[in-house]
Amino acid sequence: VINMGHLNLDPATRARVVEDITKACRDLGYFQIINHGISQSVMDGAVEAASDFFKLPSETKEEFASDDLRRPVRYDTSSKDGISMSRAYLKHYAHPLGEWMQYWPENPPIYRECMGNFAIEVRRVALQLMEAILEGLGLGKDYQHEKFEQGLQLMSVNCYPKESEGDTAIGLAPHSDYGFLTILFTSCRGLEVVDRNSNSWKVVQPLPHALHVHVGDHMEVLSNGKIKTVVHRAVLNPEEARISMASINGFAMHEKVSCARELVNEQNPEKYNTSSFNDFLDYLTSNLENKHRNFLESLRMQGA
Ligand code: AKG
Repeated sequence: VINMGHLNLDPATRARVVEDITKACRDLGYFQIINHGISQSVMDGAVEAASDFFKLPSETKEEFASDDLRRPVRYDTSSKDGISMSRAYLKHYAHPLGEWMQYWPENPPIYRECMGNFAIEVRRVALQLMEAILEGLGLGKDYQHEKFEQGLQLMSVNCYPKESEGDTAIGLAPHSDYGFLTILFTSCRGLEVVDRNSNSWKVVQPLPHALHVHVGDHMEVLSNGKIKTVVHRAVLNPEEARISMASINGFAMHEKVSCARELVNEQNPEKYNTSSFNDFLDYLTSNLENKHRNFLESLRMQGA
């Protein structure tokens, strides 16, 4: 659990927190953040907007339904890879907000404002963490600064039903996230991550007012494998329905991500091919029916 407020204290304290963040990325691939500066009312507003959206009649939500992964907003309830999943979701881009918000639902009326406020705040947190990780990797906090600043933010807003007796469906199949960092809010228990030491599923206990951070595939690429993406899944909660909101942060659509030159040497040769978010969408579109699809594996160089 990282106290983000400590990143803004004196240089020695910042250095310690940077080290803790880098260690968490390296050893686990996930951590929780507290004292991140997003107010309770902004978080509550986004959750209310999300739950009100999912309560709308199906016909209203279906207006956003599409199989086209390149649509600016997409609503869906089904899974395409043969695994029984119980999730409704709305995915939309969020940065730059002025460009994308016009496509977001107008109903419920609070959606654009409340989700927009959350998106701005959560992106600020992602950029702050990114700087700390780049510093921890020895690349310097301003490494490729403009590409991060101009990068994309994709929001995945999820709604899972309460688990009912005899239900065998899970919420969301195991996967790792595209992008560098995902910042995730979850309203209650249901998120599980692969624990690398025991190679088993670990239940993540959400702390009050905390956010979860996942290392994404492109962070593994950029760090040339020094830090690793985390495989996670969602299970249904037997006590209550759940809302989660993931902010996925990457470079702009066509911007390629490569292993940082500074982290490639004779002992640690380059491990991954270069790719962009656009390549990721192409990969997903051409592997829709393949339940073992794994974008990161597809980037791994032979023998790496
Ligand atoms: C995603 O939206 O990609 C997630 O992994 C969501 C995880 C969760 O709902 O806890």
